[in-house]
Amino acid sequence: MELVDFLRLNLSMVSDIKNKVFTPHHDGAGFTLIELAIVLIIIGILVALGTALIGPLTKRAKYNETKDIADAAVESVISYGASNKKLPLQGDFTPDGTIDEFVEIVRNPRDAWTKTLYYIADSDLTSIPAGSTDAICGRKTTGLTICRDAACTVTTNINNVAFVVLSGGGNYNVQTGIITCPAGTCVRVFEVDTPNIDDCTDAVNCPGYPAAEMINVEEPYDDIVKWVTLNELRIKAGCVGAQLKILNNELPYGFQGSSYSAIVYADGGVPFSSGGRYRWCRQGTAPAELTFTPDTFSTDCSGLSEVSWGQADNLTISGRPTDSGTFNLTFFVRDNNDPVANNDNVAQKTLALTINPYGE
Ligand SMILES: [Ca+2]
Ligand SMILES: [Ca+2]
Ligand SMILES: [Ca+2]
Ligand SMILES: [Ca+2]
Repeated sequence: MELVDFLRLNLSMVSDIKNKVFTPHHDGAGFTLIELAIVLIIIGILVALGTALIGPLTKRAKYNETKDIADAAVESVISYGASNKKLPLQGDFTPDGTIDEFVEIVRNPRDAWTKTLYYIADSDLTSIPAGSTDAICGRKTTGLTICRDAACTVTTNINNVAFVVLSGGGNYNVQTGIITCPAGTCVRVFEVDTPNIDDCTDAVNCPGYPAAEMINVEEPYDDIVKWVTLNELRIKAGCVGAQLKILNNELPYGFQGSSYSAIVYADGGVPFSSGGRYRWCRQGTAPAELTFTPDTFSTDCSGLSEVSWGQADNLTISGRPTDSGTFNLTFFVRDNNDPVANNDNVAQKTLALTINPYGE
């Protein structure tokens, strides 16, 4: 029942009772003193009930309003990402002349209790890498995870999260923060009413959140948390065809003993900013006397350590093949999605290289 309806009902009951009290009975005697006392007690109970209900109803209204504010903020971040090809910064939560921070791009950065929303973004998505034009579409992974357990190892964790927007909820206390985990940045989200929680207490577990608004109390969890995965963001940002791929669909044929040259091209992903845009590896036996640059051959490119892959913009093939026949070569290309480890994008394509015999 809406609060307004409830109060209106109470008022009409009170006015009924008032009519009874002040309208003489058919016998002209009105209410007895006991009847009057009962009526007053009933009115008292109704008023107490109404007062008791105002609290929870207001709380629920603020909770719903905050969910709407958080949803609107999520949409603003996605729109910013789609038009700027990167996510806004978390920054210092203080607006300045550069419109690139969460607090600057959302219409309302405060929840229904006027507390600042907390925003956590994957750091790779907030800056466009050198040599690229897009921090979002080229990526297939992020380092941000929503955790369901203290070690962040259960299968219900959500990997490859792009960003998180959250409110501290009705207790004004942001209880969601960054926890220690095996890799990347982990944010633990609890069930509502989980007792004794406060993961956001300082600049280490809650970087950027205004210190003046930080409340350090372990209490039942009531934060309102929204997150968007990289896949959702990619779809909503309209990413198409920008993932790493090898562009060639075939290789030109050659002649035994004659000069041959071809170039294998790749595009998309997160290119290296220097030393060649990608790393390359080749599987499959090639005709003798052909040179591949970079010349990394393996029977298992996927298992080959990434530093062993040769780096270059493209892979070139040249030389005078002395063998004839059709050679199936599988080219692997990997990017720099993960500069410090091996969580890079990898694409592969098998192309047939045909060398015609002498005299044909
Ligand atoms: Ca700014
Ligand atoms: Ca809270
Ligand atoms: Ca806190
Ligand atoms: Ca890497």
